[in-house]
Amino acid sequence: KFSALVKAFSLFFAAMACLSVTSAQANNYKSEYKLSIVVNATSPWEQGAQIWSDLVRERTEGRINIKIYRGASLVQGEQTREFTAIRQGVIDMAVGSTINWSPQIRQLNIFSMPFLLPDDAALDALVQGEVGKQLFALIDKAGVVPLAWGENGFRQISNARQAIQLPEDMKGLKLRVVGAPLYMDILTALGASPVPMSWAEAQPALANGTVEGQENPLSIYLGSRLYDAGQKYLTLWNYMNDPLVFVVNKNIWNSWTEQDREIVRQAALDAATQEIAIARKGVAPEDDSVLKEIASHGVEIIRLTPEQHNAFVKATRPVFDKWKERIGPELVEQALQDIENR
Ligand code: X2X
Repeated sequence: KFSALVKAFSLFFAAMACLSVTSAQANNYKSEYKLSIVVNATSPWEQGAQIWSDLVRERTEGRINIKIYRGASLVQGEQTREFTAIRQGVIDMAVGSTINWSPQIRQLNIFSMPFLLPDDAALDALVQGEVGKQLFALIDKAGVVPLAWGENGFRQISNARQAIQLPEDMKGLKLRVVGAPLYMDILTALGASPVPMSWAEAQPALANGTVEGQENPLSIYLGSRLYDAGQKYLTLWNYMNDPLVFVVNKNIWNSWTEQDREIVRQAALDAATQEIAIARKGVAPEDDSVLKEIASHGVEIIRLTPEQHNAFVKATRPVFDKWKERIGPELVEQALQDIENR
């Protein structure tokens, strides 16, 4: 009898201890977690963030409640400061592009190496392989917890002046780019006049003609109705593809229970898988519905011959070589090998 009593007591105390841990942790939870995205229109990017937050809310039964902030509004639109803000805790979570975080982590420039990625399988080989692992380790070391790779998409170039088929056609073209140095180098090498600005500033600048062109995935071109901003010439040159990364600030991550962390991680992986499928829809020869929709707005869609493609590759080769040194020759060699073996 006595031992039964002891057992009952110890069970009771164990239960109390559990309860107090749970409530202490629950008390550390915020009522809302701020998730940043850069785009401000419907896009696969935003859909991915929405799927992630819905899955997390459902699976944690409302313990973790995520609110999406569009247009990099938590950093007043300054998208190249987003990573620093996540690190500092101004932003709790994000689905962010490697381009915008490349000023802080230079190795993330690898995806923007001109004409490095020939197709979707090449990007998959990088993010799912050794390169992806090393980049996640760098993000983690910087104080941000990376959970899953998503995708913005192959970036295509549009402008209001003329059809671009060769580097010569870009001469002096005022082209908006993200404020990341590699982009300045590439577009300058092609003869254009790149103007760095945020995406928030880019849209009015395109509409009023301050800049004549831009480069972005087709989903963003369409979602932001760039055909209405005079962007009537669209060249499919596939010069790079920026992956998205689903991340959480490290202190926030550590404030969650083991169980909730696992839920958030799995939800990120599930959401990212769906997001990549959405991002790739409608832009392939098998299903070109996005391209058809763009064309239906009177946009001229230009495809390059192999010779024209090679002219762009050749003109950007010095930039490739310069940035191979900056990013780290070993990482770039690893990437080339993984692409070869894909
Ligand atoms: O600013 C852009 O071009 C965008 C939306 O694609 C990124 O955030 C990288």
